[in-house]
Amino acid sequence: MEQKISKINKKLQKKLDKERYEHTIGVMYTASALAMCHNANVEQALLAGLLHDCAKCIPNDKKIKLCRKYRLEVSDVERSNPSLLHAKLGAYLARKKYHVEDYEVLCAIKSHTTGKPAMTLLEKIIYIADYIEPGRGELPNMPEVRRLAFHNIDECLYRMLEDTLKYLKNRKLPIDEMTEKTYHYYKTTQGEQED
Ligand code: DGI
Ligand code: FE
Ligand code: FE
Repeated sequence: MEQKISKINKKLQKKLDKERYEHTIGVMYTASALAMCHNANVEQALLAGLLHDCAKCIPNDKKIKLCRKYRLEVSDVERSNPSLLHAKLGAYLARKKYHVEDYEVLCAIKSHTTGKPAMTLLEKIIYIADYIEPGRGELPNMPEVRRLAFHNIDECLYRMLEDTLKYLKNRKLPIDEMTEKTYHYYKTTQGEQED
């Protein structure tokens, strides 16, 4: 596994700018720490963390072209905000270019930007690690969100989603249906469900 990670790491580094690569390494190790804390599979967390933003540095017009080429659906919100596509395109490229066949890992990459209702533990870990990794600039309530990540994962999701929606609304950015659905799901179920 270590060899596999190191091979992917080298290939991926060429596709990301310096800042994105450093963020990626932060997400990979944060995801592995969360996996240790919540009894999830550490190798899956490392792999999903490493590849979660593999499509991030592709120019936006090319993201749309690649989605067309690979027959990945593009919604209206995604068309007006193509950066959102790096999650589903990333999952596709993880399989096609980095030869990852682990379905759970691919799902965690796919849902890492908007989240989704009833996430698996690995999906939650990647969604959270992306937000809290040490290199992330200061976001509202970060110390509390970071603490919750290791103590109450569903409450952590709720708080993150609440802050993300506030941020998007303040900036009048189009909100993906899935982000909204995820927020409502974790607002009503936080604390009630376990994996
Ligand atoms: O790729 P990263 O920057 O590491 O992180 P990410 O994949 O979570 O993407 C971050 C951005 O995605 C962040 O600025 C919030 C934004 N985002 C999440 N949900 C939505 C959204 N942006 C829009 N326009 N609509 C959404 O529903
Ligand atoms: Fe991302
Ligand atoms: Fe990221």
